[in-house]
Amino acid sequence: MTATKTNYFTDARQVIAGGVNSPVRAWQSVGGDPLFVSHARGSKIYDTAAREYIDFVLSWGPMILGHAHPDVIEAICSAARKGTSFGAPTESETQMAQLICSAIPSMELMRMTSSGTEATMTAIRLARGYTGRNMIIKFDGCYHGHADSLLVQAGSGVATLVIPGSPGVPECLAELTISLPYNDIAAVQEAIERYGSQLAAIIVEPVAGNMGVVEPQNGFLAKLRELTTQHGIVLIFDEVITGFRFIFGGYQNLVGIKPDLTCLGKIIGGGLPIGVLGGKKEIMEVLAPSGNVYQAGTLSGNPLAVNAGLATLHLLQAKAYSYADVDKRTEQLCRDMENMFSAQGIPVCINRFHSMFTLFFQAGPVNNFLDAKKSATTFFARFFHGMIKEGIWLAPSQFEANFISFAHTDADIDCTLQACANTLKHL
Ligand code: HOZ
Repeated sequence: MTATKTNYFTDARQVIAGGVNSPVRAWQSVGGDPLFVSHARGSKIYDTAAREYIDFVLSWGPMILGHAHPDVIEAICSAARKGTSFGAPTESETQMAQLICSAIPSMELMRMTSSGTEATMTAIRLARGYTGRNMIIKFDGCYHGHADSLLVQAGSGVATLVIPGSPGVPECLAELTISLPYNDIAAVQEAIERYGSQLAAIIVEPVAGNMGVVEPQNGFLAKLRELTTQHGIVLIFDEVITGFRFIFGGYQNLVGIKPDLTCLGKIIGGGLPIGVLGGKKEIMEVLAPSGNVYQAGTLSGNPLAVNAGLATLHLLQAKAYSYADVDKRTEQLCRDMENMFSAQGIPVCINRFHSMFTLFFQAGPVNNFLDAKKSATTFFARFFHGMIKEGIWLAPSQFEANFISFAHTDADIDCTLQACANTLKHL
């Protein structure tokens, strides 16, 4: 059956579980039917009724250059003309690996996958294989994709839909994952004292993006580095969101902390499916075929994704766009929105880090998942729909990050502020 102009979601639900291929897209926590997208270009996204929106979701982070950047599209088309998948190595994969290793020096060797989930899943397996230990620590509200071991107290869609525990994950596996409050180094110390010799890895989003944006506080990451080194635990930075978002490199470059393993995705694929896992040579060599920990994938290092990623990374490396400008725009947007809310006496705490931000509807501060969950989610839903009516597409969940791209202009920011003012009049 062909979808008509009004029944896209109804039709989708007949044949796709929940009508979407990734839960947060269903808008369940904000209510109403999700908009279906027809196309996107630059900072704008268009629904199937040809309405234009300024896009702050940006495919959940990857589209730092904006949608359909001509260089990226050209790279994809020219790669496609040569064939779309070979199941054999290509020179582009080596070029991409060289570029990423030069930008993020802790990544001495890497392996490409088809998604961030595969990268984090492999990182955990590798840490277990390397250390011969089984337990891992993660942090409440952090989301590292949907592999079994990582779905405990997870953020993103799991937080948005308030899914209790991790149905479908065998208890004996979930028991091996300890989830602790983000930014709570005392809790980490305690867990290490208790389970130290059984701990294979600590995995962390160095700036959390999946409970909304939350920055590490009080040397949290440096202390994690210190403790993991002392106890022979593999430290994994999940930089799927943060990689190449703030500078040409990872968040780790900004703070000078070298994790043992790093996971990347999103921006490095230029909007095509990709993941990367990399780190210390000694650990990475434990992966098959040089070692015995197994990981594989027919579409790993796919030529379209790698060439879209290479085109994106080359533009970022060449400083064709200014990270400082995009940060300044984000800062202005957040500051002016904050002022509007406080003029109306509406409590809001806007957490921003460079070009990613979340509006938490509460007084704040928000330093962990428990704090994030105190937000007024019903008010968030009303604000979200108000903004959609005004042509502004924000992340449809209180527990996600919004992003700004190099394609967003001062006019986009002014327009968004005007939309916010209009929305507030009606709330
Ligand atoms: N869990 C993703 C955001 N953190 C959403 C992915 C998607 O729906 O595309």
